[in-house]
Amino acid sequence: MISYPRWLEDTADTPRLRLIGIGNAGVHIADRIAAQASSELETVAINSDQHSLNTSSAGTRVAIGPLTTHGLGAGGDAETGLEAAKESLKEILGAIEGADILLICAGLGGGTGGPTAALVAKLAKERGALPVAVVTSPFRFEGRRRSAQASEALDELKKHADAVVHFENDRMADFSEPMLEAAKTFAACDELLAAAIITLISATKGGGPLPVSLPDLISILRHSGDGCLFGSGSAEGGERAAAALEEALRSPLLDGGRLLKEGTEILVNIGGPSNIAFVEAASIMQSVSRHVGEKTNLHLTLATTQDDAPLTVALIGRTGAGVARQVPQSAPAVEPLSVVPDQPAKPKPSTPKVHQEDLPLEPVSKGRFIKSEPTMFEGEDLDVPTFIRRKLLR
Ligand SMILES: Nc1nc2c(ncn2[C@@H]2O[C@H](COP(=O)(O)OP(=O)(O)OP(=O)(O)O)[C@@H](O)[C@H]2O)c(=O)[nH]1
Ligand SMILES: [Mg+2]
Repeated sequence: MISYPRWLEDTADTPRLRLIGIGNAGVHIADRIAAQASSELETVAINSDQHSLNTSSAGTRVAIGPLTTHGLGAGGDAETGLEAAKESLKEILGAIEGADILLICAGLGGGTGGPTAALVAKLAKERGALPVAVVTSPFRFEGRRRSAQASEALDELKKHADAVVHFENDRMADFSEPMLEAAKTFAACDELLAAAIITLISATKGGGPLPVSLPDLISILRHSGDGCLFGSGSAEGGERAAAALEEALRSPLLDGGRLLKEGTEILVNIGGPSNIAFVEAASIMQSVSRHVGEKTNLHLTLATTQDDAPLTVALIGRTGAGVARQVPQSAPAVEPLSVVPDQPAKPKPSTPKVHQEDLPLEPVSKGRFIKSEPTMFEGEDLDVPTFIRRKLLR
């Protein structure tokens, strides 16, 4: 049985939503979402890395653990990150105060994001708010230590957050071009995450003729820590409904539409111009229902905005335990998706299969991060907080 905060049942007021980015990846993702969202969002950046905070555009920036990390980040050590968060408990409480829904973003595996996200979720829950975590697990090449820290943080988050939307970086990148630059692979993951979160935000804000209630949204996402489905697409013109859905189904997190069969709960969020026709919405739902399994519960929300916006279709939901953990062995086959019967689907170019080996990582001395095992690759320390931003993301 799921229990909801009283304000969800008692008031018709729009709940106060706050987006919280934690750790370098979380702050980066939250900034991207805030920049892309159609309406202004309350944003908070929390980090033990002062440089990352300085570059954030969040409305509120909270530096945690100045005595523990001296503003240099937790160096990939979860214990140090948790210590930093506990040192700044008062500041964290101040940052979550007054929010009804907290969308908590973090990249799991590092020192700060995972442990602090779990702590924020716990504190928020204790204060009657509704924490929803949107997290990624590390790439295989980042090594076992990060992977172990990520799964520990994920378990902890599942204990406290009302819903955990979990994406695997490996899976998101699986369908990108094998020789895509690392920076672009990160950017592709971030794009997907941002689109997923914007979908959630627009669904929670409602406003359209077919809103989904918050309790429904939470129960759709509640156990998506086991496996999350997401895809979004947009299109204009005569065949916009079919084209937008086709693009959505090509998402790596839908495995060319195939994972829909495994979906237990799927929300279809249709957005765009106020002239979306009933027949367009109905045709999208019919098409989706042809791809889902017998036991899948489908939910529809319709959120209309400016007249000149393209029609967008976003599918978000959860699978049964473990399904999204299966890394596909080959490029997905795209089934015919058009809402026009018998129209052939566009063939998807096949992607050569690539085998990703663990990188040979070389241990070195780590100075003040003596407790943490550095992750060296080609002479670069992957735990240096600004590494990913400076070298990969620009
Ligand atoms: N999608 C995405 N993932 C990222 C990005 N940067 C880092 N990550 C992932 O997030 C994990 C955590 O990295 P960070 O966010 O840098 O770590 P942190 O939480 O700041 O922790 P410390 O640096 O140890 O203080 C990494 O292991 C990567 O898997 C990014 O820009 N995009
Ligand atoms: Mg960091």
